[in-house]
Formats: sequence, C-alpha cells, structure tokens
Amino acid sequence: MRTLLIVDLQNDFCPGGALAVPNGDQVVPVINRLIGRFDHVLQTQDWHPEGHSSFASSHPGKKPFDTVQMEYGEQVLWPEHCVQGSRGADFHPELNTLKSEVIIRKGFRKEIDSYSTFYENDQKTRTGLTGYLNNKNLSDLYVCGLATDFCVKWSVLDGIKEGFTVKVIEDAVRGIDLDGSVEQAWLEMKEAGAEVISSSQLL
Ligand code: VGL
Ligand code: ZN
Repeated sequence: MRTLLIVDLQNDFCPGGALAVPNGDQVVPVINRLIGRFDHVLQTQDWHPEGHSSFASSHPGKKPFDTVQMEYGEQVLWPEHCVQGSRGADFHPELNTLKSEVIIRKGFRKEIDSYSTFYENDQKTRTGLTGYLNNKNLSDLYVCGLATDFCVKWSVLDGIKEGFTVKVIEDAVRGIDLDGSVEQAWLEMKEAGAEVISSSQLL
C-alpha cells in the first residue's frame, strides 16, 4: 500500500528558522494536496536535546558547516536547531498533520545524529521504522520533505537497502546544498534505485 513519508517539515528548516532550507516552506501546499491520495501517512521529526553533538556550539572552535570526526564517521556541524520542545522543532503550522499515524523522532540521543529515518548515523541503531512498515505490509514508500541532501537522501537510501520500493517526489523536497550536495544526492538516490516522480503524477 502507498505510504507517504514526510521528512522533517519543521519550522527550523523553513525560511526564518535556525537551519533554513531555501524555499523549504514551498513544499507545504504541495504535500497538503498529496496527503488525501495516500492510505498511510508517516512523519519524521528532528528532535535534538540541548547541547547535541551535531551542534557546532558543542565543539569549541568550530562553526556551523565545519565537519568533525565522530566515532561513527564524519559529521557536519549545524547551527542549533530542532531543540526538543522549541518552536523551531514544531511542524510547519500550515502542514496538515491530521492524517499522520506515526511520528518518528530522531536525533534525540545526545552523542549521535540521525539523518535517516531508518538508522541513526552509526548505520546500526534502528529507529523502528522498518519493523512498523513490515508489520503493516507497507512496501511502497513515497518520500517528501526536507532536506533533499541530508535526511531525505539518507532515508531514501536506507529505505531501498531495507527492501522497500522508494519514490522521491521531486517538487515536494528542497535541499540545503553544501558544495553541490543536492546534485550529488539526486545522483546517489537514482543510482541506488529510487524512482523520481512529480506530484502531478499522483494527483
Ligand atoms: C537535517 C541537518 C541536520 C535534515 C537534520 O532534516 O535534513 N539536516 N538535521
Ligand atoms: Zn538535526
């Protein structure tokens, strides 16, 4: 059955937010139109404790968008964003969340970030999404939201690895773009077997 996964459509990733994705809010009306076409709607929510290890402010001498080596590999450092309970962590106020049956929170452990909705950034610790989808026999995933080059990309790649059919809705995602990372993300997603579609194909 068709399942819509709405990734991190939160205030901090929209214009005016702490880690604003250019034109991030433009996907909201597109996604609101799509929701009625899906049997199941799931959302993710970036949900960091204060002092999270992905924040540049937690690493003396570092600034946002620098990288550091963590135990699990390279990590980009971000401005403080999506702090648990903050307005920035709330979903965009115009996003229709009524039909969302599950909200997967991620990045809530201080010492590890989580881009993918399936695994934390150590690529080992599961979020539980695979189990949920399999228990309900949901094999057909349609991914939208923010940001194309981080949480969307990693969710798409891991979804394919976990055996799901994954389609990315091109006009319902936007990216951060650090040194061409959006273009790179599209290449990686297509290479892995993701199908790229337009929202008009679903309406
Ligand atoms: C994201 C950077 C840090 C995302 C989350 O949702 O793509 N990017 N945290
Ligand atoms: Zn984050």
